[in-house]
Amino acid sequence: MGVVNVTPDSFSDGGKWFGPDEAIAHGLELAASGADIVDVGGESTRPGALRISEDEELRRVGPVVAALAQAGVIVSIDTMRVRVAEQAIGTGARLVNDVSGGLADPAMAGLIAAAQVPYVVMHWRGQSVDMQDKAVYADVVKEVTAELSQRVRALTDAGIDPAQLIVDPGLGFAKLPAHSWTLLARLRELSCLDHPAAPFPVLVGASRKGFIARLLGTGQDTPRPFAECDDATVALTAYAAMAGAWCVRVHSVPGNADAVRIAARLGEERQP
Ligand code: PMM
Repeated sequence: MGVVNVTPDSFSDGGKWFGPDEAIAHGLELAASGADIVDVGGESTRPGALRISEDEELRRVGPVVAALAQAGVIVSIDTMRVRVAEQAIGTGARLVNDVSGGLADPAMAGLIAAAQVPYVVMHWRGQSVDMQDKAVYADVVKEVTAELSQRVRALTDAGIDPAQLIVDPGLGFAKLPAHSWTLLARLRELSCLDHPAAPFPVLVGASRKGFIARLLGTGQDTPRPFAECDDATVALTAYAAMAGAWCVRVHSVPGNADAVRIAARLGEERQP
C-alpha cells in the first residue's frame, strides 16, 4: 500500500503532494512502481495535529480519489469520517482505512456494513492532539489486542462481516517508541484476537515513523531525517512480510515491493 498524503503537515511528506495534480501524479507513480493499493488521506494524524473541517477534508481528497479510481488504481480512503468515506466509495474507493477503528465517527460502522468494503481497524486511543498522553501500558501487546478485540466485536455486532476486517496495531499512535518496537517484535500475536473469526489479516504502518528515525539518529534529540529512513522501512517490510503481515503501508514503494516479493517467494519454500 503506497501513501498519498494530501496534507500540508503529515509525519514525513506533508506538503509534497498537497495540490490535486501533484497528488494524482504521485498516486499513479506509486501504482506504477508496484503498489497494489494507493491510500489517500486528507487529514494529518501526526502527534499534536489538530483536526481539519470535514469540508476541507472532502475538498482535499475528493478529486484525487476519483481520478486515481478512474485510472484503474485500487484506492483506499484514509479517513475517520463517514461522509468522507461514503463520498470516496461513491467515486470508486475500494477500501476504507480508519485510524480510529470506528471510534471517531459512530456512523462509520453502518456505512461499512452496508457498503461491504474491506475496512482497516487501527488501534487508537484518541485524537492526535493529545494521543501521546495516552501512551501508558502495563503490557502493550495484551492491551492492544484486548482493545482491538473490543473494536472488532463492536463492528461485527453492528453488522460488518468479519471477512471485511483488517487489523492494525497503530504504530506511533498513543505509543512510545518502545511500545511500537514491542508490537512489531510480537506481530504474529496481533492477528489472534478474542473473536470467533480470528485470525484477522494485519496491516503494518511503520514507514518513516518517529520510532525508526529515533533509533537510527545520532542522539536522543537528533532523529534521522524521515527521507533517510526508507532503507530501514524496507528492512521492516521484509520482517513484517515474513512475520505474516497482509499489507504494509509505505511512502516509497519500489524497495518495499521487492521485499514483499522476496518474503512471498521464501514463504513458498516453507510450505510442506
Ligand atoms: N499511519 C498514518 C496514517 N494512516 N493508517 C494505518 N492503517 N496505519 C498507520 O500506521 C497509519 C495510517 C500516519 O503516517 P503518515 O502521516 O506518515 O503517512
